[in-house]
Amino acid sequence: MKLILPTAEYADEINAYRREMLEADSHMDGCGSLRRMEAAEWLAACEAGRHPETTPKGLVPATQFIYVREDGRIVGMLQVRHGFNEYTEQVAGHIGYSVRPGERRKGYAKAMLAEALPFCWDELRLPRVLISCLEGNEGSRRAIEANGGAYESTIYDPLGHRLVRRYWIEGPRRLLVTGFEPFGGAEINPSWEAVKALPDQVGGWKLVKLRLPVIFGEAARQAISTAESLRADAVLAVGMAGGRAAVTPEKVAVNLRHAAIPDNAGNCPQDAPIVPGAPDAYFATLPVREMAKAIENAGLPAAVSYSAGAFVCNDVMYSLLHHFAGTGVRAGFLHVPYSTGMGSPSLPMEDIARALEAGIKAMNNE
Ligand code: PCA
Repeated sequence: MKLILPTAEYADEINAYRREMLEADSHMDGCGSLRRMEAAEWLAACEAGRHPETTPKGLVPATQFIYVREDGRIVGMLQVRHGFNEYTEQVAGHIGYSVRPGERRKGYAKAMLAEALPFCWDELRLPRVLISCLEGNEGSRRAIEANGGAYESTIYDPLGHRLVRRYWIEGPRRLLVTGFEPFGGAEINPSWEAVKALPDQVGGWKLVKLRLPVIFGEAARQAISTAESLRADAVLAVGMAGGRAAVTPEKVAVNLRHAAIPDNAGNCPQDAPIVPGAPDAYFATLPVREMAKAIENAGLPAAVSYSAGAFVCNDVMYSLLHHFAGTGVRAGFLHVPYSTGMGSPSLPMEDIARALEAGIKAMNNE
């Protein structure tokens, strides 16, 4: 099965789908304007309707998909609206779909919807989607519920003169996790090695990993712009603090740059502010206490730290907290010890990764 954009190659199949739907007097949900036109014209309308510049007035841009079986038959159609207008916000929701009459009761709606959701999260970056189904349409209700839909309310559709049940499906929460490149003459930086080793999904979080340069200003800029373009819900930056014996979630970041050694670009600021005129300090907006506890409960040494230093790690933490202050995007920093072989005290790399995982899981429990 594949959920793909319709192309001219499928013109005959599209027309067959249309005829079958019309003959059965079926609601043509998720088919765009197929009721009113044949394949060639419809394909052009679908393409135009994907882009804001060419979307007809009164409609929201939408992506039309066809659901194609291995034998080439189109068994379903599905449309994802990229945003809301009054009608889609009230009645139609983000996603509409249909299964052709001869292919119903085979689980296609559920499977097709499951394939469309990653497009909503990863391409459109929607935090959640609204999907509605007609009161009494049990197949559609089951497909939505099987995909995690939570019932909200039933409303009257004034255009279709029918009752519609509204459901929401929550997207995964996105967490940007950063680690650093090596610095100060070391060959590796366990912060990045441990971040790299994390699974892509931890607790309720979908992770995106980023390796940062150890450069004042530049590291923070990369972390912020990646978090913005991802629409991350939270950012956890990780760095190494050689000499520490425990994994340490940081409570405070200060508005200060003071380097004991040059960063990887040769900068060595002395007693300079990160953001002139900005607050002296910020507290982490991640639950540092719970994170330290969770790491300890995983059998690893942990402690809340009250200073992230005044080098690049503090720079990143402060800049994130300053940038995202008041936005609801939470941010924090975690320092890890040397990994085995780098110096003393140290932890095995696997333990460092395990500590990160335990800390991230605790971020769900606030
Ligand atoms: N530790 C440094 C910067 C990069 C890193 O891993 C710090 O603690 O500032």
